[in-house]
Amino acid sequence: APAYKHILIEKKGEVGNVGLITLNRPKALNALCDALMQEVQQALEDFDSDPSIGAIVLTGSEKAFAAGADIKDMQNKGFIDCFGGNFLSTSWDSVSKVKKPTIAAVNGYALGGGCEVAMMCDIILAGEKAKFGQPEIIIGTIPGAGGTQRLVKAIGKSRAMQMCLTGDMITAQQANAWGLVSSVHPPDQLLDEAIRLGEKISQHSKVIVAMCKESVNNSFELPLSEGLHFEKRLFHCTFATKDRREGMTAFVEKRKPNFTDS
Ligand code: CO8
Repeated sequence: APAYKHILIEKKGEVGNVGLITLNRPKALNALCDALMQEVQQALEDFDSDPSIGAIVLTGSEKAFAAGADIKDMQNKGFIDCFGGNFLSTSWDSVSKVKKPTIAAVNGYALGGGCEVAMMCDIILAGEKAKFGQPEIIIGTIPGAGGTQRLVKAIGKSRAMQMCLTGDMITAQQANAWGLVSSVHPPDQLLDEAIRLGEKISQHSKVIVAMCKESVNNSFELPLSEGLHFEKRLFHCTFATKDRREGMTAFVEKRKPNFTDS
């Protein structure tokens, strides 16, 4: 495995089928500098192509999931530096391109780019003390990785507007009530909960899970009639797999399915 400086990589779960990426830049509250995001990209790609892994958990520390893009890196940049170098594009986009399910386990601060990276994941679980926010407005900029887009779809326009325009943080309880996260857990149990969820998903056929994720994600991209058409075609495609036959045969024979990811 590559030697990482800003992240930790482990395989978790009883049979090691959940990939865990821990952001580990404690002195900067896991601020997402370029080097860190490039490591995240590499780790995601490695887990995505590892046949033993069925789901990926992304987490930080109890104090911070991530306090945003690195403000010290951005402080002295000009427009041409950003535009010309396509600042914060490739490695950030990689988080939403993973084929396997991704789960963000958020304790502490998920601010700015930190909130945006969490929203790029398929499922967010929060610790009781988690705080979510898009504080870019306070430092004279706007969200740049989904804060004005994914957040609206997650919690609605009025709430997203208020968060983006004030920069105020919301609590885990608020995030839960608004549907930004799936559930809230005691901070010391959050990671285990996320790994258990990853294990549950990993029991299923990986090829079918990937199709299911792709279809749900397309609901954000396509008008309903196109989305339904795409879903139907992928549903038909599941009948081209051995795992679809195995799943239904196991049900009829009243036994557990033995998926082969084929
Ligand atoms: N960037 C760089 N360093 C940071 C960041 C950050 N985002 N956040 C915290 N740090 C550093 C602090 O500078 C400090 O370092 P030092 O000790 O060397 O001064 C250390 O982490 C600890 O931070 P604090 O002392 O501030 O800790 P507190 O517990 O007092 O406060 C807060 C915690 C409230 C989280 C506070 O640190 C804070 O407000 N941080 C900034 C939050 C923020 O504004 N985030 C948004 C950044 S902008 C952004 O994310 C744009 C995303 C665009 C993405 C585009 C992709 C294409």
